[in-house]
Formats: sequence, C-alpha cells, structure tokens
Amino acid sequence: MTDDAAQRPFLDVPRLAAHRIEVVAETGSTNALAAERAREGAPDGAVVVAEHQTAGRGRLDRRWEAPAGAALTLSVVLRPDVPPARWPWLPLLAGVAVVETLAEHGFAARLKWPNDVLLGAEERKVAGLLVERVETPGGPTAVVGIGLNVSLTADELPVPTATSLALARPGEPAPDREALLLALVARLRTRHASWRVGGAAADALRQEYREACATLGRPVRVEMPGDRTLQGTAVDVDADGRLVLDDGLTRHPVGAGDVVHVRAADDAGSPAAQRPGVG
Ligand code: BT5
Repeated sequence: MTDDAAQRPFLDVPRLAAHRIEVVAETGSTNALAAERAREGAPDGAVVVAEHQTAGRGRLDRRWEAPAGAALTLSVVLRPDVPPARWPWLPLLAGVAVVETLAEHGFAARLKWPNDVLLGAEERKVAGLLVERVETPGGPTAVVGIGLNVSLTADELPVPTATSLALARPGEPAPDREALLLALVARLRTRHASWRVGGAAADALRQEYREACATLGRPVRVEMPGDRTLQGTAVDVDADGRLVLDDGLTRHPVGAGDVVHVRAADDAGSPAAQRPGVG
C-alpha cells in the first residue's frame, strides 16, 4: 500500500445506505452486482458502489482498472419506462450528470461521445460510462456504470491517456469521494426523472450535451465492427443520441452500439498516437 492509499478514507456504509447506496468492499464489476440487484427487484435509482473492482468492465471486451479506494466505481439501477429508441440517451444523460457534478467541484470536464469524460487541455479520460440492459421480472432495466478517477497518482494510471481529479489539481487535496458520490447520484436521479418525461426536458438535455461535447466540430474517424470506418466532421448529436458525421456530401448518423472507436481523423490508432479527445 502506498502512502496515498493509506490516507484514503473508506466510504461510510450506514450513512450511504440511508441514500439507497449500497457499499461493498470488493466485487468483480459493480455493473454485474447492480444487475443482480435489479433482478432481485431493486427500485429505480438504487446504487451499488465498490471500494475495489477486480474485473471492471469497459465497452466491448475492454477493462476498467483502478486501485482500491482511489476512484468512484458505481452502478445505478434505472427503470426508464420509455420506448427503447430513447435508451441510447442514458449514457449521454449520465455524462451530463458527471460533468455537472465535476463543475460543482471546480473541474471543467468535457464529454467525448459516447461514453468518456475528459479533463484538461490534453483531454485525458477521467471517467468512463457503461450502460447495460438487463432483463428483470419488473421489465427491461438499465444499469448505468460510472468509473471516476478521484485520487489516482500518475503511477497508478492504468493507461497513459487517463487522468484523475487529484492530478488535474496538483498540490491540492483530492475532492472527498463521499461528497462527490452523493452529488453525482443526486444529479443522475434528477436528470433521469426529468428526461424520462420527454418534451422540453429531453430537448434541454440534448442542448446541454451538445455544449459539453468535445467531439462536435472535429474531424473524426469512426471505427465499426468488421473493419468498416466512416470519416467526416462530427456536426451534431441527434434526437436519438447518435453522432452525426458530415463527409462533405452526406450526413451519417452513427449509433453508439455500432462504434468500436471514435478517433481523430489523423490518428493512426496506436495507443501512443491515440488522442483521448477524439480517440
Ligand atoms: C468505458 O469503456 O470507458 C466504460 C468504463 C465503465 C467503468 C464503470 S466502473 C463501474 C461500472 N462497473 C463496471 O464493471 N464498469 C462500470 P471504454 O470506452 O471501452 O474504455 C475502456 C478503456 O479505457 C480501456 O481499454 C482503457 O484504455 C481505458 N481505461 C481503463 N481504465 C481506465 C481508468 N481508470 N481511467 C481512464 N481510462 C481507463
């Protein structure tokens, strides 16, 4: 255990339980645990958070890694009760909730469509989102997983394109994980409650997403399964949550489910060359 790790306070289990947040010391993936809770009947807005994930999941077969106590790794059970066509907004909605929470704590974060939260001029990844659909006796349910790097040191970063809140403000103590967790969960629950109603709240969310989205206005290359690629300028996020690429002739909407990577158009794709802002 490093000195930093020794100083990391644990989350307060009973206090958080009062906010419908279950804390576990260790689990494979909080998304898997939340899926289990959802199948057992956990209500809309229930949260599980782990001090340590041993098999954190990213999209596709990718991994999410963070040392114990240094990140927030949580999953929220949402029962959206809206048509399936609207579900792609869930990761985007969660991204806006993360950005809002970080702004409250003095961090100007940006979003990379569809599921990354970036910090700083170098646009390093401070958080990732993974939304999964779970079939439960109460109907289809969304598990919204969020990994947020809070106090990781440079040595603890799992990949060079990552950062943490502590690294973004050197010399200052890392923000309190519990305060961040409570703010984030409150934001996410409120955002979800207003978005599911649709209408003006959903339109306002789309506008806020577009304002926070670093991908828009940039030339990008979208890599899809089977070595297919699309290249163009990212010009919009449409009402279905798809990224719209303009190749000069046509506009191509791309759904998050069809995307392996979104990279800068001039990025060869090697890890060293990968620019997180669009990579
Ligand atoms: C994501 O996937 O960014 C979604 C990550 C979601 C993690 C949360 S933690 C709580 C919940 N329970 C889970 O099991 N998962 C969710 P993707 O876009 O595929 O990015 C994965 C890539 O991010 C990896 O291949 C690495 O390059 C990079 N990465 C891994 N760990 C990271 C970290 N701590 N910080 C920044 N980047 C990381």
